[in-house]
Amino acid sequence: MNVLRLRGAAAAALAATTLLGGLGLPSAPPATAAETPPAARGAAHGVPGGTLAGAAAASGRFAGTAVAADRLDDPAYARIAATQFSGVTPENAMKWESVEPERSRYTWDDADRIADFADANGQDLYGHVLVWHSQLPAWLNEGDFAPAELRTLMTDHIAATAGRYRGRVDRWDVVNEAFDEDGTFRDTIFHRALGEDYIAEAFRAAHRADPGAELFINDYNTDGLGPKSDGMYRLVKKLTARGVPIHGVGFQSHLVLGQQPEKMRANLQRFADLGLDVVITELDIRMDLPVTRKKLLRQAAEYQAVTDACTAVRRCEGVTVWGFSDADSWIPGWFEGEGAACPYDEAYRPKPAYHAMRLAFTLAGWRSGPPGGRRMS
Ligand code: 9MR
Repeated sequence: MNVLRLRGAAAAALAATTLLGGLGLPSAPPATAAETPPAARGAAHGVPGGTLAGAAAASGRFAGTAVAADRLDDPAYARIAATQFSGVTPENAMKWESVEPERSRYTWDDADRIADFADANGQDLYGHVLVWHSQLPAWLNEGDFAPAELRTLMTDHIAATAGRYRGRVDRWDVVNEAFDEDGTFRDTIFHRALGEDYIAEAFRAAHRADPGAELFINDYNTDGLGPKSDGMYRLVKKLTARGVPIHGVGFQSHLVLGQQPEKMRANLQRFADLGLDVVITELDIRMDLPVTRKKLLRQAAEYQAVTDACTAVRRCEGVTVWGFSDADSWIPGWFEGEGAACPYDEAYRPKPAYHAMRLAFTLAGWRSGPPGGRRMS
């Protein structure tokens, strides 16, 4: 939950937490050493008491992580997610197949749990995702619906999901991965039935369901300049000119070590110049296994470069990593022989990438004025 959407005492309490975070102090009371798992103790090394969330707040941004509802049962996992990060995105729990596995039978437990976690820890909640061709329930994917019926299914789904979390989700991925690599529209059940207008319709439905949420379109391989990013640029320019309620663009940033996107900062800036906010939404940087010290250091430099690209753009609101630990990452299951993509290792110890990201936020905070506004002589 964003400070802007809180009122009264809740806002004051959160402002105090944010201020503490900005000073590099943990936002939750520290546990005693005896009850702190070794991995979490490791997380506190570096600047005493410092956190990624605190460093990001000092630069006026959030540091987020994707979370899996069932992993919140693990105290070490929950503690890092709660204390190091100021934003959470449900990795799978809000997807259509998760919330409506059978037609009209809704299962909100996991999504509710993550929303409650975000509230309890004063974190931003990034809703993911309303309209996406993947992870659709079978009844929808394999159904044979006339265009008008599919349109109603889509807008009803948005009304149900965004409506349920109205006032609690700060940002929604309304449409995800709408483009092919050449910048043309991806062939999906929505595009096939409704053409490109499904996108504007989805945004209007999301705005009706939760008028206070910031509405994003999100994609991968749009992080740097290139044909896919050009396709996204053309679309969002058109949508904003037509007055469609779209407020931001998400750049997933599922990156490969040694293959940094072309001119990421310039790319983020051109979207910001359209009057839109931008967020790095799903950052990870995978490598060929085995891990070496050299690869970890290179990965750190690349995490730093991505964070720098965000902090160089005034309208970049934050960076979310797609899972904080290599133990929970989607990468090994999808890319054989690759992994180690996250800022924490499999034992929940911070890697060089963690420190690089935190340093990048910290320095960005100093560039915009030292903590507490002290004047340097
Ligand atoms: O991390 C998610 C993984 O657990 C799922 O199995 C997968 C299914 O498609 O989705 C992963 O998350 C994706 C995200 O929702 C959208 N952008 C790409 C992410 C990685 O595939």
